[in-house]
Amino acid sequence: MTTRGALIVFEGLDRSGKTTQTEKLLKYLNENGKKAIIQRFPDRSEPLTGSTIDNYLRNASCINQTKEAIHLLFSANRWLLRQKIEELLKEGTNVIVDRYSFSGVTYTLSKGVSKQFACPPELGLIRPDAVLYFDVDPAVTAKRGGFGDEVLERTDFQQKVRENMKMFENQSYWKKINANETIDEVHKNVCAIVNDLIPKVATNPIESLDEKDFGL
Ligand code: DGP
Repeated sequence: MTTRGALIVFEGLDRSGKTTQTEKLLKYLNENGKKAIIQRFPDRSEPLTGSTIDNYLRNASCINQTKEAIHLLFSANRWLLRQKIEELLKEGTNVIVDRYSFSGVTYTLSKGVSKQFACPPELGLIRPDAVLYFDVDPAVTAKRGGFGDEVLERTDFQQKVRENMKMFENQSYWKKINANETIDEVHKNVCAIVNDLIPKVATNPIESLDEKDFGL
């Protein structure tokens, strides 16, 4: 029987260490004979939406500018890759995702948009098997290299995102990772979760996000 891959999402504030850890996990899985790829969101190379999102993140003068339209663009960016992700999972590839619907919803809520507007576009995207949430105090990330380069990297805004992320704490797939630990410690914790996860979900059906995921 063909077994499917796991959908492993990394979430967290800007500069919480997600990207470094996705790369370390990819290397670890490949070295252990497991098929895996990384999919980053927003995917700035996606032909329809990528360059518009990139332009917004680098140049927007105000984070409240066009917030609803930007929200839908980020969501469309994920929808445009849904089928590819599903095909990879079905052929047995583990898909490591750097940001997903949980950033989508919490970043937009933090701009003051309602939950009723923010959540529905995510309904129907593939439900992750695990979300590794990199929890870190924004006062710590603000001191990390590169912080402040893009429009949403402001400590007060990041604090709001951290508060809003708490809405997912009770989901069974939500795994909080202490992102204040060293890179090697965090990697060890990530590998332990993923090693346990992959065989557990291998014969599970692929499911979609629904109202329960967002408390609607
Ligand atoms: P990154 O490439 O991971 O550094 O993300 C770029 C920025 O965009 C970061 O500040 C988080 C934000 N972001 C990522 N995904 C979404 C989304 O779906 N919606 C909104 N509003 N912001 C997002």
